[in-house]
Amino acid sequence: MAKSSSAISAHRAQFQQTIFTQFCLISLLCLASFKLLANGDESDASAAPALSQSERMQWWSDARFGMFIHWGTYSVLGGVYKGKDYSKEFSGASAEWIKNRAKISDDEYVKLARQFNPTNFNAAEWVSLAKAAGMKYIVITAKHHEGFAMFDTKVSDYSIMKASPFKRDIIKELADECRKQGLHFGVYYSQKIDWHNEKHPGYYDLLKGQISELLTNYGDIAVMWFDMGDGNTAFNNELGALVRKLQPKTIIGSRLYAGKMPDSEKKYADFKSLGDRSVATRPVAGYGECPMTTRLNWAYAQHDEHWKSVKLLIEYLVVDAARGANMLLNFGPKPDGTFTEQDTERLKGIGKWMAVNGESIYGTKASPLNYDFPWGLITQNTGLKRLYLHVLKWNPKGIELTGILGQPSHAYLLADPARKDLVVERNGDALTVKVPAAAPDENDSVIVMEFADGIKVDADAKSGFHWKPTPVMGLSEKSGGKTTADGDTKKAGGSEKSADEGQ
Ligand code: FHN
Repeated sequence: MAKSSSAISAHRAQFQQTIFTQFCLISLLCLASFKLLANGDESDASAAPALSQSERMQWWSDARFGMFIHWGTYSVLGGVYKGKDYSKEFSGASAEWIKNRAKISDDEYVKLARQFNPTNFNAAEWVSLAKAAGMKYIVITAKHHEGFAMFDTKVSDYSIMKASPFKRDIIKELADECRKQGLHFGVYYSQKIDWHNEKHPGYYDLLKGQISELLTNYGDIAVMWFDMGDGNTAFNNELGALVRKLQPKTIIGSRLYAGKMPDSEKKYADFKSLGDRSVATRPVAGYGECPMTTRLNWAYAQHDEHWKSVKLLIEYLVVDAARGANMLLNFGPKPDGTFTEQDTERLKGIGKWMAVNGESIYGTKASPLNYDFPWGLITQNTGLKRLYLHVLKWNPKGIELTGILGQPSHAYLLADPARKDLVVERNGDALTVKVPAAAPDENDSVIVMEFADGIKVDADAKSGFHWKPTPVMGLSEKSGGKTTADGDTKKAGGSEKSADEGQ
């Protein structure tokens, strides 16, 4: 039936209103989507779901062992300036602090860059050394306190590309090589101290610019190892948010913040960086990492003879792992781009042990017992239902273990390819493993105990921590600290924070 003209007009008006309403709705939806995309908002429904901390940390926690590298123009001096050796000055400093310790003017110091020409640098060699030593990640100084960028930064001319004759992007070469050899690659970045740029009016922008460059131009950056964080929490969180936005998988260390700050306020910290040259003195809550040196200095020093033995470094790795922490072992390459002979020896010695015993470190968790033994410490792999007894002090009469319930279904020396069963006798609360007269390994002999029904602990078992390493800091430990059963915990000197303080 034909409609009256007024009815037609009313209908047209209603139709137009509907179209307009729909147009507004669609526009709002488009605007919202553009806004979300523009902000890279993690909550954007179309973006990948936010990564949980445990997902981000899984590889890192399984790795337990990484390589730290301190390398920059300070390496040219090797701790010596105008004939004076500054590498023995302690209170936490080290050869990479020479500009500060020798009070070198900036105009004078920046000339060093012209001498930084590491023509023997070979990323493949460095990464192969780390890999053969059993290390799963590398963290190198992209910019230390001197302010010199070891990468192709566009926000500063004080870099390896523009201020040195080398003109190669060290960070890129190492990042590419780590990817090729299957190691995770991370960078150390000094975000608080920068003796060259910090007075620069746009210093904060320079920091954000360089951090953005590192997280944009070099592929996956596994770790951002910030250092000497201060109390400017708002800015620290701004840097943390920037890392999260650019690479959500990047792990952030606690030194983004001031060490004294409560862990609960370190919003973006994924792991607790324990004190310099420290070893975990008790089980670590959450994720912890102990940065350790092979000598006293972090950077290359011509006259630092305080070398730690392979045995001691393996003990430190074991003590850290038994208490749920990673060890990040540092190396200070020479200005020509090679590692010192002593460091190479240590890497090879640790690698020899790791090749046989790596299973007792990788993918393990802290001991199920809140104590250890005069003979050594324990790591565990709950998935494999295995305890690893790290026997640092061999006893031919047998190795006694308390606090574990039941009887192992299998016990053997990890170094024994035949995995020949060892006799394990129970005497009340204690299990005693009958062992060969001679220790299979001069550094650390590992006994594996398998429990078909899983590892069960006597909750009432109590004892103490016998292994309290004396970190090597002061000059008194010529041979490089010692880990002593029932050890005295005297600090060897220096003003390093204790392991528990963390940073
Ligand atoms: O001042 C730095 C030092 O040079 C070195 O880089 C260490 C490594 O953990 N961090 C700071 C001191 O704690």
